[in-house]
Amino acid sequence: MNRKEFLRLSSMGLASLPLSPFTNHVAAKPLIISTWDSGMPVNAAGWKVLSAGGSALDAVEAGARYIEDTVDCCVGLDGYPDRDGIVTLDACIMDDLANCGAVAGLEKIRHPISVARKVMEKTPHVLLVGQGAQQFALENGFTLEDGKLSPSAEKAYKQWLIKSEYKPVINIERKDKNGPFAPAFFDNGQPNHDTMGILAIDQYLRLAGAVTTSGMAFKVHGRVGDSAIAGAGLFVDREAGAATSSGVGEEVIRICGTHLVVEFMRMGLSPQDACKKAVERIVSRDREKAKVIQVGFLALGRDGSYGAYAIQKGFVFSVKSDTEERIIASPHLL
Ligand code: SD4
Repeated sequence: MNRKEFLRLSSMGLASLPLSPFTNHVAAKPLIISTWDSGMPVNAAGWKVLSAGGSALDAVEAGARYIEDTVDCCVGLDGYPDRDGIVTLDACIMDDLANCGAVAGLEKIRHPISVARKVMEKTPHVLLVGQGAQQFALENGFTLEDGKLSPSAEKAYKQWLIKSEYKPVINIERKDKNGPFAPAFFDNGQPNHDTMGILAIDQYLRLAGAVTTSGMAFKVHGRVGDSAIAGAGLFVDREAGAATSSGVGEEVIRICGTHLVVEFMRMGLSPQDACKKAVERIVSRDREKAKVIQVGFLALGRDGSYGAYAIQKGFVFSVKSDTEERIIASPHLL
């Protein structure tokens, strides 16, 4: 570590922490965790990076790109559109030195997470939206896709148009799907959650996170959820840990959800207890509303400990390290 770097980190109170390749501290175990059961292949994609000695940042980006590429999935261009029939994407990526980049309302670009990373690395900004985000993507070598809905998204949208009822409900477990990890499903059998949040720690103890989403299905055109907003859908801090969220973004934004989770970890709470406190904050604000919505938080401590908590039953997350690969059901409050 050179003197300038040392002084910069000292001013953040971080110089004594094990740092990246400079100090060559090796964590006991790199680890990657993701929201939902669909996080299993996402973790596998990220694990390829981590197990080859790559960075947490590259791992979470690889995981997000995997799910953005998955056909007929609930994330990315194949996700559900807004109520005008347009798919708009939100994504955010962050490392543990508070470097972050995000895009919101991005149309026709396959990998919003990589555009977000370019925002982080190539601009002095944090968040680009809509047309400007698309223009930036095109200037940086991304290709414009045709914007057609996937067959299942089109079917779901046509079905939604019959009533056009603006009542976005996501992530609540349905009674007719009662497997132990059953998430919520739309009537066409598609899972009705549409966000992938990923957190990782690498062998040098670096933390990073990524979130990518098509947002709440059939939202108002222009609506931005928590996933694009650092401190709401994603927050990473070298000293305290990392957190991500899934569920009704508005409720997460109202309490700066993942920032809150990370600050609770800074105060000494375990990842699961920190997530629980944030869920309690949402529920205590409006208990009646909380009964009909879902929010789940997932957190990773800087020691590799992890945990989750949700408002309702049905939130699950996936874990991958060299010793485990599994789906875990999150505890819930109601
Ligand atoms: C949003 N938080 O746009 C996202 C939606 C989500 O699983 O998480 N769905 O509000």
